[in-house]
Amino acid sequence: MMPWLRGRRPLIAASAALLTLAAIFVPLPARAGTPQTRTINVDARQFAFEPATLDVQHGDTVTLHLESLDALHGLSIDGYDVNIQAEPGKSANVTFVADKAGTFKFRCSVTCGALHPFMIGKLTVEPDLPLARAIAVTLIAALGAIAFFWKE
Ligand SMILES: [Cu+2]
Repeated sequence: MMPWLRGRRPLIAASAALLTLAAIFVPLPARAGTPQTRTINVDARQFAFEPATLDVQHGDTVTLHLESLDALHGLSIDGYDVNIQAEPGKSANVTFVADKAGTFKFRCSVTCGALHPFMIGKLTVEPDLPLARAIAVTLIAALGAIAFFWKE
């Protein structure tokens, strides 16, 4: 047995058990849970999106409803195969599954004026917490078991 383990097995087992319980029972944000279908309205005007920050959860089916208030604007999301355009006073829809977690920029995809390059927003796809939790529980329990049953 590794020297540092000697006599510490009960402690290690107890720690692993506690961490496992913590991983199971630490409260999740209320929004987390099963993937949802959500519709988000985004207004586009020279030279901003409103809202400019979108938050969804990994696995969500997201419908973007883009409405242009002045000129022809587009909305494309880096890292996602999403690109729509809305004519002035009209709207456009796109539906996609947020299957990649992380932070992605979205931007106007039509040159709409002098400040067009700054017409940028941010999409945050929050990781799948129940899945992350399940993985954490499995890993901690496995490590605890290995430490506990380690043979010399
Ligand atoms: Cu634009």
